[in-house]
Amino acid sequence: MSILENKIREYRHLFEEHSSKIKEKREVEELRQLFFGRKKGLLTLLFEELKTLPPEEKKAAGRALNEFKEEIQQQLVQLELKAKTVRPQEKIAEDLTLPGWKPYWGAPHPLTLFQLAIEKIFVSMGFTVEDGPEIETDYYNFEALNFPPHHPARDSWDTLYINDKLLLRTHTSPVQIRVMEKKKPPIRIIIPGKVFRRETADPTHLPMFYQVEGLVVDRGITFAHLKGTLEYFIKALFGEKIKLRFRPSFFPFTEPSAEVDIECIVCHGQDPACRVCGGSGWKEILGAGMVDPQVFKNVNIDPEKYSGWAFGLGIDRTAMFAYQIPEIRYFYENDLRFLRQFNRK
Ligand code: FA5
Repeated sequence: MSILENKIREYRHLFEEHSSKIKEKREVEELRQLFFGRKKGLLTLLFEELKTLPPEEKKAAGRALNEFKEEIQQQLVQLELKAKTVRPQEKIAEDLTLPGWKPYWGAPHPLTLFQLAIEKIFVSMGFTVEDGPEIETDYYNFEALNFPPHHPARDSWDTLYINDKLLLRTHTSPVQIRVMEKKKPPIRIIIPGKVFRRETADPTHLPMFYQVEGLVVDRGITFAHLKGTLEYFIKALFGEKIKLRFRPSFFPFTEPSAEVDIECIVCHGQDPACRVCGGSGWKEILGAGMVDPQVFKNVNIDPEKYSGWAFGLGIDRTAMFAYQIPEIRYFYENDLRFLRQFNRK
């Protein structure tokens, strides 16, 4: 029998001796450390020793060692199940006058709550929720959306490139293409998710933020459907009294295109130096438009038969207004005094 196999026998005894005395979970952990500790664990050292054996002994010894390792791991699981958790107080003496143990409950982040509120409104209108990858190809993020290489419209969507073809997606629009490649109309979806841009953070901009994309494709879809749906959605989110406006805009993948602004909830247009709206009284929350026929051709949908509309809304930006927060960066500072305000029970 090799030296290594002798050691296995010896350690098996040692393990049995220790395990027969165990009562508490803490002791199971100590025994686990004795055998599996990263530097000095008995089994860790045996595996080091295995590497030094001559090749003809290595195979049999390796098998024996692995079997032993599995045996011990299984026994540790059993011991863990049987052992008790002993709290420090129980060890001293029970003092019923001590304050109770207060559990700290986790809670959803305000942006998660807001995203769920958005999803609920669209699901109630018959939309389904889809998602897509955060690392995208140049094709899906740009080319299929009608941004040829070197097109100047790419400048405002600059991002981090992983290599020549892969990048961190700058918007949720690439998922439009992924969905249209797989599903044929009628399509009625929203796509929430994280997006990335080369941006300097300020009160209304972040280099990483969330968007929700919307896409409707069917026969006979018009701009009136886009306008009606977005108005219904924004009023469901902010209340009937919210003021909003559609402005003409440009996106390579929609024609015609528009942007939607809502009134600045921070200054209501009363502060010419407002850091949120710059004094204009309005702040853009989404881009939208009718799907460009070229985009339909890229996914083999016949633009003569089908039409559609799409939008992309900034979740963080819109949440600022919904919660009346003058600074988008608060969402990412993880200050519990800020976060707790959204989860009062
Ligand atoms: C887009 O990203 C287009 N994909 C939107 C679109 C989809 C148009 C479908 C047409 C059809 P834009 O870059 O404007 O567009 O961003 C959309 C929204 O994301 C903005 O209105 C804003 O609410 C939010 N947003 C944009 N940049 C930032 C930023 N740096 N930080 C926080 N929110 C931002």
